[in-house]
Amino acid sequence: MVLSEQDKTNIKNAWGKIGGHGAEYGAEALERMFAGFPTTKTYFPHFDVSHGSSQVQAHGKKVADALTKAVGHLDDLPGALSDLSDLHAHKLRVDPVNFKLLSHCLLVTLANHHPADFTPGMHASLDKFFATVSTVLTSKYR
Ligand code: HNI
Repeated sequence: MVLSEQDKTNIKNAWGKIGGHGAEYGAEALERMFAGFPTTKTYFPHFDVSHGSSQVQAHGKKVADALTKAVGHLDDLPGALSDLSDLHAHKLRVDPVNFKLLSHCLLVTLANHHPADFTPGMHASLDKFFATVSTVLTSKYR
């Protein structure tokens, strides 16, 4: 998957709108994932996944920060996410199907908070971004 210049512009614009809400949106996306796709909870047996959990909030911030880093390195996502790729492939061993589920929940969260900005074009660019990040994070499984 190749991000076009228009995709990159859209992604950076979207992140500009998110501003200081990254951690909050990250946690909301995780809560949506756990609620909508309960099998994803099996990767977090050590977490309190109830609404308002401080562990989910802290993890939401980590995911959001990683995505912010990715937005800053759209031309070198494999390099920017290399350590995270090692972690998910070799240590966490998250089945790649789960990345589609989290990506979906990230999209829903962004659409929910920024409905006017969430045009079909923006939707498509963000979908490509999350798919590309997911591909990088699942690239070292074999
Ligand atoms: Ni993921 C840890 C980012 C998808 C399960 N994950 C992290 C960390 C970051 C991160 C950052 C913290 C790393 C550290 O502590 O050094 N994860 C991301 C991103 C995506 C993603 C950017 C995709 C967009 N992770 C997923 C998916 C699952 C997942 C789809 C499973 C459903 N991740 C985990 C688990 C941990 C984790 C489990 C360890 C959590 C902990 O703290 O014990």
